[in-house]
Amino acid sequence: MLLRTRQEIPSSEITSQSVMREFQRNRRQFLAGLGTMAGAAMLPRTMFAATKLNASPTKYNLGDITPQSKVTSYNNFIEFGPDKSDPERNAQSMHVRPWTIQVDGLVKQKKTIDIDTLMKLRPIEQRVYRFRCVEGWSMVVPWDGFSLGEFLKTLDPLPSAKFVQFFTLHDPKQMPGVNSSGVGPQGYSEGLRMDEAMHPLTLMTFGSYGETLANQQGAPIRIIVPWKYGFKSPKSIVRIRFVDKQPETTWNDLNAPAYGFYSNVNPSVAPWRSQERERVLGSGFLPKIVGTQPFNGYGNEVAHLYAGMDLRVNY
Ligand SMILES: Nc1nc2c(c(=O)[nH]1)N[C@H]1C(S)=C(S)[C@@H](COP(=O)(O)O)O[C@H]1N2
Ligand SMILES: [Mo]
Repeated sequence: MLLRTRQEIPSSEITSQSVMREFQRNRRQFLAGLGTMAGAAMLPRTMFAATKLNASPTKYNLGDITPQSKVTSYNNFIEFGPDKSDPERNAQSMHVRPWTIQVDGLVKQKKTIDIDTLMKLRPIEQRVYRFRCVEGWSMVVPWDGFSLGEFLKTLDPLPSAKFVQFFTLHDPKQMPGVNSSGVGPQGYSEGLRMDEAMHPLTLMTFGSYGETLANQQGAPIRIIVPWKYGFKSPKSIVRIRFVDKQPETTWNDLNAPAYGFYSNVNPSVAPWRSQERERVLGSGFLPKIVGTQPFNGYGNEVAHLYAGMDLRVNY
C-alpha cells in the first residue's frame, strides 16, 4: 500500500513525498519533453498507483503541485478555530484511532465500519486534483484514496436513496472551536446527490502526498469533490447516511444565499464575492492569480450531471 502513517516513514527511504519534490523540480522540463501531457497521467507506475479514470488528465490544467507544508498549515476546519493556522495548532490532540464510521438511512443494512477495515477495501490510488475554496484560493494536491462510489456500492443503498449525507466528528472536548463555530450538535454536515457521490472523481480520502492525512486535513478520513468549492469536502467523517431528499448542510443552514447546495465551482456566479479568479497557494512572495475554470476544470467529466439545470439558479 502506498499510504504510510507519518511516523512510519524512514527518512532514508525514497517516499512518494520526495518523488513528489523531484517531480515538482522537474515538472517543467518533463512537460516540455512530453508535449501536452499533464498531471497524474505522466507519473510512471513505479511512482504512484495508477489513476483509474476514464477521463484523460491532459484536459486538466493542473498547475504546479502545492508544497505539502502549505497544504498542512493553511486550513479551514472551523471546529478547531476560525483562523487558517488554528487547525494545525489545535487538531493535534484529536484521537483518530480507534475510529469508526456509522452507515445508516436508506440502506439494506445499517452498519458500523472500522477505518482500518475500510482502508483495505480497495487499493489506494493517488490522484492529483485541483482544489478551490470559495474564499478565493486554490491548491493542487496529490490525494490518496479510492472512489467513494466503490465503497457506497458495497453498502447496497435502497433505490429510494437519492442523496448521501456526511457528518464530521462533533466532540467539544477534542474540538476547542466547535461550540463557537455555528456547527450544530450533529456535527459539520455536507451532502451530495447520489450521482455526484458515485462519480469516479469523488474521492474517499485517507491521505495526501503518500502519507495519512494530517489531523488538520480531516484525518483519518474525508471526502474530496474536486469540481465543487472546498466546503463540500467534509473532514473527519464519522457517519454516512442515505436519504431520499436533498439534505440540510451546515453552510447552507448558516447562510443559504451564500452557500448553495450544489456549489459547483462557477466563475460566473458570485454568491457573496466574485469567483472569477483565484490565488494559487504557495506560489511565492507575489502570489499568482489565475482565472477560475467552470467546474474547477473538470467540466468534461461532470457537466453532464447537471444537464438541463440552470446553474445560475442552482449554484
Ligand atoms: N468538518 C469540516 N470539514 C471541512 C471544513 C470545516 O470547517 N469542517 N472546511 C471546509 C472548507 S471551507 C474547505 S476550503 C476545506 C479545506 O480543506 P483543507 O484545510 O484540507 O485545505 O475543508 C472543508 N471541510
Ligand atoms: Mo472553503
